[in-house]
Order: sequence, then C-alpha cells, then structure tokens
Amino acid sequence: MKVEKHELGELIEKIMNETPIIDVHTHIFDKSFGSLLLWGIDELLVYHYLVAEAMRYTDMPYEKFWSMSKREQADFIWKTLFIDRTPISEATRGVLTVLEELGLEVYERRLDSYRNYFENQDVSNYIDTVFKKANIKYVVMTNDPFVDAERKVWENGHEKDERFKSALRIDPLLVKWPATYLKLKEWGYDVTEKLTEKTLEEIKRFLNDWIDKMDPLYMAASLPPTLKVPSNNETSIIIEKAIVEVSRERDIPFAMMIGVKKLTNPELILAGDSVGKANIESLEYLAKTYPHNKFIITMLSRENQHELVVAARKFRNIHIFGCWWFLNNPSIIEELTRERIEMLGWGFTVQHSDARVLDQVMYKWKHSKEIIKNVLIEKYSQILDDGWNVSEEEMRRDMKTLFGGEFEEFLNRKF
Ligand code: RAT
Ligand code: ZN
Repeated sequence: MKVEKHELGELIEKIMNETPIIDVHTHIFDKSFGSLLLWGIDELLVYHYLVAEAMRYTDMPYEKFWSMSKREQADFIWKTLFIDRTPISEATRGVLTVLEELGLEVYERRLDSYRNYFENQDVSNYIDTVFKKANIKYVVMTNDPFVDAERKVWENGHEKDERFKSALRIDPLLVKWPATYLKLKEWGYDVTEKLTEKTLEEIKRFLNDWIDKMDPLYMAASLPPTLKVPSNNETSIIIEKAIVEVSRERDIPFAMMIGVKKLTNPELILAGDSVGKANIESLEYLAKTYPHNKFIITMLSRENQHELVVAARKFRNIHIFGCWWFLNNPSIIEELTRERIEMLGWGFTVQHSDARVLDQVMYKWKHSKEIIKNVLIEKYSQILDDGWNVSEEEMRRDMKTLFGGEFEEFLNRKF
C-alpha cells in the first residue's frame, strides 16, 4: 500500500521502533563475564565521556580523582555535572534518558534512590529489560585476549548468550608490538621482535587460535591517525602479512577504527584519548590490493567522513559503520547519516552504540533514532515528491538494512 507524505513521521517512528537492532560495536559483555559487565548508576556516572567533562570544572589533581572509590567518583560527577550545572551535554543527557526509560523519577534528582533501584535488580532480568527496551536483537562485544580477566573467561569456557556475539580485538598486536611479542612468547608462540617469516606465521597461528575460541564476527583494532599502509613499520607489516591473510582465509572481516590519538592527556587515562585526521589512502590501498578481503570501517575525525564515503563508493569491500565516539552527537549523526544516504543509499550501518555500560544502549539508540528518523522523513519525502511510491513493507526492509541487515549481508552471516 502506498504511503502518503503526511504519514511518514509516524510510520517511520513505528517501523524503526519495531525493527530489532544489531549493535555492531559495544564494550558490554554477557553475564558469564562477571565483573567485566558494567551496569547501574555509578558505572553510568563514571563513564569516561563524563569524567572528561567533569574534570574541566575542578582544580582537583587528577591522581586524587583516580584514588577515590567508584562511588566517590560518581558522587563527584553527579554534583559537578548534574547539580551544580544543568546536564545538557550529550553524555549527561544520556544518563537522564536511561533513568527516564527505567521509569525513575528524573526530576527528583535523588542519587540515593537511583542507587537503591539498581541495588535491587537481578542482573539476568536487568539484561532482559534493557534489551527489550532498546529492542536489540544482539550486540557485538569487544573481546580482547590481551586483557587478563577476559582471557581467563575464554580459556576456562563459559556459557554463551546468543544476544552477545564476539569480535576479536587485537590493538596490542598492531600498536605495541615490541611489548606484545613477549606476551605471545609467554603463551607459547615462537616469535621474535623482528618480524621474520616464522614470527608472522606464529602471529597467524595466534589469530587462528583465537578465532577458533571466540568465533568472532570480525577482527578489530583501533588505529592512530598516522596509520600508513603500505610502509615498513610493524603495524603495516602485521596488517598485510598476517591479519589480511587470516582475514581472507577465514572469511572474517578486519574492522579498522581509525583516528585515535591515544593519551593526548595521559592524566585522564581512558578519558584522555583524542582525535586526528587520518590519510584515506591507506584504506584505499588495502581495499584495492586485497579485493577479496573485507574491511569494516569507522573513522573518528569529522574531516575524514566525506572521503570515507567516497572510498566506500569505489570499493565494495568497504563497509562503513556508525558515528564513533566524538561523532556520536546529534548534530554530527545528522550530518553523517545524510551524507552517507546521499552517496551510498542503504549500503552502510547507520549506527552502533559503543556502550561501555549495559544501560547506555537505551539512551544511545533512542537519541540516534530521533535524528535518523528526521533524515529519513526528508529523504522519503523527496522521492514521494518526485512521484515515486513506497510501501510500508519496503520501508521495513529499508530500516532492517540500516540497523544491521547490511552488516550481516557484508559478513555473509545471518543470525
Ligand atoms: O568510545 C569509547 O568508549 C572509546 O573509549 C573507545 O572504546 C573506542 O570506542 C574503541 O573501541 O576503541
Ligand atoms: Zn569502542
């Protein structure tokens, strides 16, 4: 049935809310990972996006903040960003949205009663509640074998929850090889700091072993704006001579998250990373040189976004996903979504949550959907004005594509 222009807003909202989401990049875990799964009000408040904001309003030495307990840090952030000031930034507004979604009394501003609510939740039920409220089909975790606590879970075996798929995260292999090779050695891989044939074979064996253990949807790394491939540095050699090969042999895409300047302010620790513009040519080189490899890409700098879309038009082995980190703000989500639809149609994944705290998926998706809805109203209206018609079923198909369908097509895996 033909959709009329005046129906668009309501219909898009309805279809969007009924479309189960595939959240292609998060930092949350299923219950079997124990304390690695973060949830609740204190975790929400000490989110590093908020730490960065709060520390701007104080003279407190950074070490003092880090030496406080989590609860004290949360108290400090609550007072600084929510009581002494109006919580208007995207990350502060996110906390309000979470409380509102849970039916708590946001206007009361009672941290003690919010704490009380979370203390009375059972984690399994709470995961169900959050997934239901955000209408998430599954999330992709960030699974890092270089994190001791996480490696143990994989090595000891754990009960799988199908709503949590894995992604093999390998940053240390690419950005800290002189320290990482020692770890690999300790774990029984016959590697040397020099990237000999043998060492590259052993890196591949390491990747294959972890692929067998995790069954990841993709391998991933966060990479600096200085990334240069090809070149004779370790990062480039390991990408071309190990990762690209394993990625192709196992048909597991390589996700590159490019543009992070690590520890620009080291005192802020996790909150201290910044952004830099990268050179798109490394990606173009990889996509062109390895046409049978798949690359899943997000870039951090706003200045890289237009050329990234152009690169994806040129190479069908590039899949763009989400508005990452400093781009995950309404004004930029709007701009990027419009730009991507205008040049790629439906051929990308519109957003990911990057949630570090389970509860955050509720706000990240709610806020993004508000923006995406408006962009879609505009875009569908334009083709209706041209005389095209579109049915509700077609709109459902389109929405599914944007919220994870195209990602599964690209992976060639359906869940
Ligand atoms: O957005 C974030 O929380 C960052 O700290 C990073 O985790 C980034 O998303 C990443 O995956 O490296
Ligand atoms: Zn992330």
